[in-house]
Amino acid sequence: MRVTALSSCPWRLRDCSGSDWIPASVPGCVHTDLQAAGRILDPFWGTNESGLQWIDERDWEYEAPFTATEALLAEEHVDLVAEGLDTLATVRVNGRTVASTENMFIGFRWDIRPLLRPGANTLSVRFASATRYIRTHRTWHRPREINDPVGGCTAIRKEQCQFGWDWGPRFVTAGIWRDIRLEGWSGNRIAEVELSQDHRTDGTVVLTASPRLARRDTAAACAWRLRLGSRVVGSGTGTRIVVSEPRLWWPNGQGDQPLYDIELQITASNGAPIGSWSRRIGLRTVELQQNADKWGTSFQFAVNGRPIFAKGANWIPAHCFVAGLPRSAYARDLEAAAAANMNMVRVWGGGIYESEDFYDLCDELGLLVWQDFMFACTLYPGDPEFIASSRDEAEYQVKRLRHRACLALWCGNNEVWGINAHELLDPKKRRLRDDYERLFHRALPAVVKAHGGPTPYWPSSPWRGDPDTGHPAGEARGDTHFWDVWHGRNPVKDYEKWSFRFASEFGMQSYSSAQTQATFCPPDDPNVFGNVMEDHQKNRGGNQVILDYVSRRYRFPKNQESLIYLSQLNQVNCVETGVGHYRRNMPRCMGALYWQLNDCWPVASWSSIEFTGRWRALHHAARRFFAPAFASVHLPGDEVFGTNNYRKSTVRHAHLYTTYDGPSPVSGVLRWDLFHLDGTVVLKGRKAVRLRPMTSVLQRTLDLAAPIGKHGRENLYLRLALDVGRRRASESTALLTLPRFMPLPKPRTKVSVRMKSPRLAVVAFTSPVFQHQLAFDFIGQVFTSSDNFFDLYPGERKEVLVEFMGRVTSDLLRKAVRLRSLADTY
Ligand code: BMA
Repeated sequence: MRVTALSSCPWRLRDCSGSDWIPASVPGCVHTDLQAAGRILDPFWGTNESGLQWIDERDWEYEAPFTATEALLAEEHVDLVAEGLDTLATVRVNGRTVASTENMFIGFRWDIRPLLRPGANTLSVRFASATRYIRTHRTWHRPREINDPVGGCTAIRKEQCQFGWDWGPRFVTAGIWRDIRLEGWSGNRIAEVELSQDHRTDGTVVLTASPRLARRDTAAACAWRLRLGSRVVGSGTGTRIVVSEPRLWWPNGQGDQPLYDIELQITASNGAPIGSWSRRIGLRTVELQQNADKWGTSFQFAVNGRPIFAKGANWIPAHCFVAGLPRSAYARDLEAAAAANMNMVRVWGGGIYESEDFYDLCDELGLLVWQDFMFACTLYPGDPEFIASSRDEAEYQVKRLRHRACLALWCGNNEVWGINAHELLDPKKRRLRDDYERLFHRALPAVVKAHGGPTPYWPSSPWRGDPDTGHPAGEARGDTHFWDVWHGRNPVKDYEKWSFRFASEFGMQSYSSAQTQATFCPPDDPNVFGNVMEDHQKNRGGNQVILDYVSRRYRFPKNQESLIYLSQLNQVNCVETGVGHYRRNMPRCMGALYWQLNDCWPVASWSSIEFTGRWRALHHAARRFFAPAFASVHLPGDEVFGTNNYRKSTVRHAHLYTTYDGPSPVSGVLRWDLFHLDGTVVLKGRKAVRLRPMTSVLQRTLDLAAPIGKHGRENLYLRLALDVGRRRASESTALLTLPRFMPLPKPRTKVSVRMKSPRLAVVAFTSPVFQHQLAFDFIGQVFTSSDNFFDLYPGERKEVLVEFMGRVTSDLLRKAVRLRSLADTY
């Protein structure tokens, strides 16, 4: 195979309505090329979004010269391979039309040998306007729109969130967004290889390779080699490979992620070499176990036969303009996910099938992937062309990803059933249901069955295995999206009302930090309710909903920075309440994936990692509430506001839980302290505990009526800590009333810095008084830390390891440190 990369050609771009050519990048897109050429302003800055909507009304042309060498022209075939064209492309070579495309999620291969001439050739790709296409195609398909402010995005196979979403702007772009190259070959070539794994009871793993050649050659020979790192584990001929001592791949927290390199060499029956094929694989089995049990039907993933509590978050595209994103952009957020003890990410159905770098990282980090097909929220057409294109897309993607160690599930769509069930169940609208089932209950599962090996298929998220979308059904079977809190404006305590089998979406918004805000907000218009911040809030009334939830729990903040901080604390309180409840409910509940992990631009959203990479308070909390050994307090009851706003709290008992999902049993000590805000300990206790994998245990119930009566609940807080060996494995604080009613002492914090290296410091915090959610920052420094936004207990030293991007000194850090805890916000 003679491969010629075309991405490195000197590409240029022009607006077909008659403008001059500008330099272009491949992979890339129109918006980033126009910005790079200074033709448009930064799309993310201020309110620039609205001024850029003309771009998707135009047709755009990419063009590049390339050379056809003699050696290339000597090949029988010269294929133009395009892994991703967004979206309505007409491909021409030397002015001759090769093909037109209508789906950005399919890779294409065209033999252009006959069109080539020796030496200089020209490749052009013209993209028609997607919005004009929508206005003129499938005009009979105009469903109720959920996220697209203009409408019609479901009529085209294109990244849906480009059309706008409740966390993302509307930038409908175009471009050659994946790799493009020439492949010259003669005789034969390897079209694809399917590799199956058979995990035997004797502990061996048998791999079977099924190569498919471009031309039939039943007598072609296959040689293989299997490596683990630099060690050759085995080699041989044929297509059956026995791994006698397999090292199994495990999700994060359950074991290692050994990845084998398998390489095949295929030779034609006439002895001519055909080519080689290689993949990096993990030896493991992944199942979705749905067995009858006392609650209904389980919904749990099992890896190598071991049930896993799925801990993670939903992934959206990492940038509005995803083409050409480097591995480092993915590593930043996925390493953060693994660092937060996550073992699963859901690639959500309104974005893209992600890049190879993304799945490489998930393989390496032990992040299982719940992979949606790219359909979300609004109803989709069911005409034969649409189904055929979707089927081709599914086949292309399933074959691309089926060898991934991280791949756990194929899911038909995001919320298309959940949001539209009332219409789909309407007998007068039978065609809608037929269209829905044709795609999600027939076309896609058939592709997964035919080409996806053992990876399971689930028609939609959420889905219960039947049309029932109610919460009670979710307590018995299937997965659930719980949006009563936030979209329903329900109290946070409502998380504890329902015992879902698998919570695949739930969340709370917060504002971005001032540092991230500065990347898009002019200093003269910083107000969260001002023009720019409203433009960077895409959930209708979202900034007011944040304020509503903040005001339910915290005192009125003294300034905007305090409000931003409180919004992040509130986000923690919400998601933590949910995850604590779901984990305590293990094994009835076997998964908690919060909405959302990351952002595609700087915005107020549900994410735990800001667009700049800064961790919101939520991500630091996630590392704590997803810890394998987890200690949590359940306080039944609530603060209730009655007639004339008189309030009454029904909180009296504290249930102390340990939840553990480590791979093997450990022993520990559970400690509890009921503190008074004056620093005294009103009540304390400890208990030796044996933590068994996959168990959640109510270790003790405290009746707090007496201390509450004596001291007043507003003056008390309960700390629960779990030590495993010499390590504090988990620690949490339970407040017995809303923090806005607590007379928190004014914070006084002593900070000491011990440098371990020019970029690594141990920073220690001590305080004579309790500090709730102490956040530290070092002005002008980029750093990661082993903890932040934590509670500081009176007289107890808290050490945090902080790693800096640049070289620092303890003097510099002592001057640059900034602290904020709850009592500082008013
Ligand atoms: C769910 C997701 C997304 C959406 C999120 C927040 O609907 O599937 O579509 O962004 O909630 O509203």
